[in-house]
Amino acid sequence: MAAFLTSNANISSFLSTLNPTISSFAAAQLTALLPSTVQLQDYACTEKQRPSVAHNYFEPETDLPVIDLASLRSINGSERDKSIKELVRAGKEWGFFRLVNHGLPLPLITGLENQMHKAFALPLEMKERAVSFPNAPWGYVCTARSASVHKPLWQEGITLPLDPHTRKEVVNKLWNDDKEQCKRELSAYINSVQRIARELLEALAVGIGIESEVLSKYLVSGNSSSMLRLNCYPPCPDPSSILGLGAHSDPDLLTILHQDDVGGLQIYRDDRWMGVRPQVGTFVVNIGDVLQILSNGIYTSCNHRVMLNRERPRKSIAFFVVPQPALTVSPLPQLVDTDHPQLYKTFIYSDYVASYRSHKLDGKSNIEKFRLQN
Ligand SMILES: O=C(O)CCC(=O)C(=O)O
Repeated sequence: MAAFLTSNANISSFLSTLNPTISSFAAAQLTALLPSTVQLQDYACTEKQRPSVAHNYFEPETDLPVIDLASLRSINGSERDKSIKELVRAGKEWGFFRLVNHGLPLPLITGLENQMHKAFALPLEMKERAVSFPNAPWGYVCTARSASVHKPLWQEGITLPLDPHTRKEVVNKLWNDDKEQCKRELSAYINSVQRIARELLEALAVGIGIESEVLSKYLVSGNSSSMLRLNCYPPCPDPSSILGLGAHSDPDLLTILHQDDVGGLQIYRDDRWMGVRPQVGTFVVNIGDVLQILSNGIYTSCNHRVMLNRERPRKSIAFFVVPQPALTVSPLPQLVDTDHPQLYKTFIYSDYVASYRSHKLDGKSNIEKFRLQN
């Protein structure tokens, strides 16, 4: 995930190299953000990664498993138990599912999408104002120019922390007239999605027989570096050889994503790439590497990527449940015994992220580095 690959240190120096005549019409087209030294072919992915399934192709017969949050919240014990079983199955067999009836009102989602539209449409000089958060991922990033990925990504993003104080600083730098409304909308969205994440993590814990707060504690201040990421993938002149986001699994516990109606998210399953049909108002949720490790391999993270198109920018909003960098991560001892030997090493989370960065969006290769050779 791009939010983990970039730190703003690189970006400021890149932005200062931009050709000023190009950047003056930089509204939504990423091509307009590129320095004159960068060629389109610099973005082309390898033959192996080459997009094979168009952004708007969806298999007619197959869709993600659907989890109904209203059933998971039900006071009817058997309805709740059935729903937990479905959630556990989705987490084990797919690592990805669609979440419906989550209770987050559609106007809250579309309101935030409108705010994103305004922010990404700003001239580059203005977006640059929100690049100045040294050594932290917060603020605007033109990931297209990150030197830390082996191929630049065809994407821009705004990363926001849970801490309201720092979040306000980012908003003050990026939004103009409607700052206060934007802060209110972001807070309401983040509070709702945090609650949903807590409920899912509690159910995922209970469903495999562990205490309900063992996973949701990674949302609690002091344990958490969770974040919201606003993604924009501008139209691309060559979507047949350039990816918006290369194949990767997320180095977190859980990601809750809303995608607009454009299409482009694909998951790798049964030896093929499968498009995730956009359904505005529903979330797609995926299990991250850290949950695969904590659960000692019971849950599985899922390899996914983003395809581009020539015509329309695509937007997505991702909430990542992320451990605090200094925390020790290890398979939970309650899930390890002689029949279930420990599958992964014990490590400090910041080491996992450092290794993830060095792997540069290469499917699930990072988690394999942390596997114990039993
Ligand atoms: O934009 C999307 O649909 C997916 C984003 C994603 O995979 C990520 O940020 O890790």
